[in-house]
Amino acid sequence: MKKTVLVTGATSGIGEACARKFAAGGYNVIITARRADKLESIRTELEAEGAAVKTLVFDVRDAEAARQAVDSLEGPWRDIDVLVNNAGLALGLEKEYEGDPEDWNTMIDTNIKGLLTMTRLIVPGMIARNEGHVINIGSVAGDAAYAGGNVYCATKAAVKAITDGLRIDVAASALRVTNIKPGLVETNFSNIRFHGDTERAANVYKGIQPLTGADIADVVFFAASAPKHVQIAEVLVLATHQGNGSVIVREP
Ligand code: NDP
Ligand code: 8X3
Repeated sequence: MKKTVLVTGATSGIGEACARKFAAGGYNVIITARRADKLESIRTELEAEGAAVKTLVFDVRDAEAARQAVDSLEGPWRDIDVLVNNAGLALGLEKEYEGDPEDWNTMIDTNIKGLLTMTRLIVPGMIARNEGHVINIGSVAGDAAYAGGNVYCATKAAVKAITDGLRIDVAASALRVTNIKPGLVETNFSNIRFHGDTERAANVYKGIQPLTGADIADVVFFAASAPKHVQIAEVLVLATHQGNGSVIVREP
């Protein structure tokens, strides 16, 4: 029987690449995000390639909308085998004492509370079936703060703690829990972080070959494909010329 994956934040970057990877790998795919038109065009494309795809349009910050979306799934679509908690963002790179509290709230509500909402909605079904895998997209930013990263780094440190906590809580079951921690991945991430300043965003990836969403999707899929007795707990994936969240060696 085909397995089912649900990917949050599947309209762009790492999430979109995960949707493509799992569809190509024979999964039924539930793609979720806020942008309905983008989800539809990805669905059309993946279906043309032979995949079965469902779209769910909601904001992970809206717990009631998330609940209604998950509740709307019918039949075998309800039995989610893999949850990829990917939806997330950074906003700003200001010093902590100069940051915008609205940006902080958005990051906390999306990266922490949104991830918890999805976990709370989907893991009980996995527990009932004694089968499932939660893959959270953390970050190298969660390992140590970098200049201006403050609140974003804190949200990804929270993702680490939440992932580790869940892994403990489900250890008596057959569920597996994974934290994938990417470094520098060229997606829409920096455009969002710098509120649409595309030049500033492009500079983030200047002089270094960054990772791609597909590179991260390969690692996510590898974790999901490991034998059932193998739980890939955590993976840090950096660009080759990146030492950690702060050290990036660029060509002049
Ligand atoms: P993108 O901006 O390319 O994609 C972000 C995705 O998240 C989009 O599909 C967006 O969809 C969705 N999203 C954002 N906010 C919400 C929301 N409130 N509700 C539902 N969906 C939402 O960025 P990335 O692919 O780079 O980021 C994906 C994840 O990877 C994030 O958690 C990020 O923190 C993490 N990460 C990224 C790294 C990088 O260097 N790029 C490195 C390490 C981790 P829509 O706008 O349609 O809702
Ligand atoms: C995204 C990677 O280093 O820009 O989590 O914070 S970084």
